Amino acid sequence: MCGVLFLGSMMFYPSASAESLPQWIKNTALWYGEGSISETEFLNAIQFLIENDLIEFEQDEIVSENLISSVLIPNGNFDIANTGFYIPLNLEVTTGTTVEWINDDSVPHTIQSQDEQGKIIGLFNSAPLMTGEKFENTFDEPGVYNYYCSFHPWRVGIITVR
Ligand SMILES: [Cu+2]
Repeated sequence: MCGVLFLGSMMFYPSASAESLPQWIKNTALWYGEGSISETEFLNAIQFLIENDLIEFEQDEIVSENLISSVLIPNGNFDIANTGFYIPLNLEVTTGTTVEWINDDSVPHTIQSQDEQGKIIGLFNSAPLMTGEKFENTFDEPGVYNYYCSFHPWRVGIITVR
């Protein structure tokens, strides 16, 4: 009894160790493997183990894809001489993810979606974000999305949605 049992959409991880299993279940498994006993008899044996807590199930919470992802605007982002751009510069997310931009800089910034020519387009556009403020947008379509800061147009970032 090792590995993962899939029951419906839930995953169970049997926590029994081989040492805790009685010899008879090993024989039963062997006999079942050899075809000496029926499947019903084998399942009855498993059932017995479960009912007597010889096999305990821990139900794991099914963790869905992380639906919020962050881009940090680091302190010093405003300064063209600094190399601190967006962290990460290209954020890769799955479709349906909400991306939040967090301004950790000492001055305001904006997030403006732009087309391939660098022109602002209306996909997602923030008001000026003060220090500590956030802006978020949910990406429902795969694609590569460029954005920049209208105050500091040399700061260009990318969201890649898969
Ligand atoms: Cu800026």
